[in-house]
Amino acid sequence: MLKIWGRINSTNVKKVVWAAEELGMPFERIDAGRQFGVVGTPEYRALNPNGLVPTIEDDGFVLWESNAIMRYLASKAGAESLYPSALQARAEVERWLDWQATTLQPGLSPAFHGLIRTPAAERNPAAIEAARQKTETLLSILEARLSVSRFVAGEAFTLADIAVGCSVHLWLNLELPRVAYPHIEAWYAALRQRAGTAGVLTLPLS
Ligand SMILES: N[C@@H](CCC(=O)N[C@@H](CS)C(=O)NCC(=O)O)C(=O)O
Repeated sequence: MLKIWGRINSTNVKKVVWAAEELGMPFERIDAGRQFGVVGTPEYRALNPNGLVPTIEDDGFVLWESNAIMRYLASKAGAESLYPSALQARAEVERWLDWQATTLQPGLSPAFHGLIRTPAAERNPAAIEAARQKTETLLSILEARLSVSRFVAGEAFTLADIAVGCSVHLWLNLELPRVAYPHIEAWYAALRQRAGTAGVLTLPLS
């Protein structure tokens, strides 16, 4: 059976677990990272030399990098809807997967770490505010996109919604002033109706 190493409060682990749920792939998830340790052991480093989560093992094949894992699982399942093979439709999904990993998540991460993972007395309000402003600008791009398409990469739900949805989940659950983005909020509410988000987007941030 597919093995997924990683604590479920990690955004990158959530992406992989949600993808596996959408694909109907049975899996065993093993807690690893932060309070669970594991990632520093020689055994884990042999699987993932970065010492990060998630990592998967599938029939002896080991893979790390959450978006690569989602693409692998969707391709293995032949999930044309989640990860289309037509050149431009696939490129649209890839574009938003890359945007989530390289732009949106790094943009909002200082606010998440400041507010959720840092004791109040040790917070850097300027860094949190800078991340807030940066994220609002990035989300205006997503809002514009969702005002003309039902899902992130077009009219169908894809891997792009999973990746971007996990980052937006963090953002919408932080206690800070936020610009109202009605298309993002409606899309996020629709995502939360999906069975695959149970135990992924339903847990409080930690
Ligand atoms: N680019 C990697 C990033 C992996 C990453 O940064 N994982 C974080 C959790 S989101 C981690 O392992 N943190 C250390 C830990 O949990 O011990 C991916 O997408 O898989």
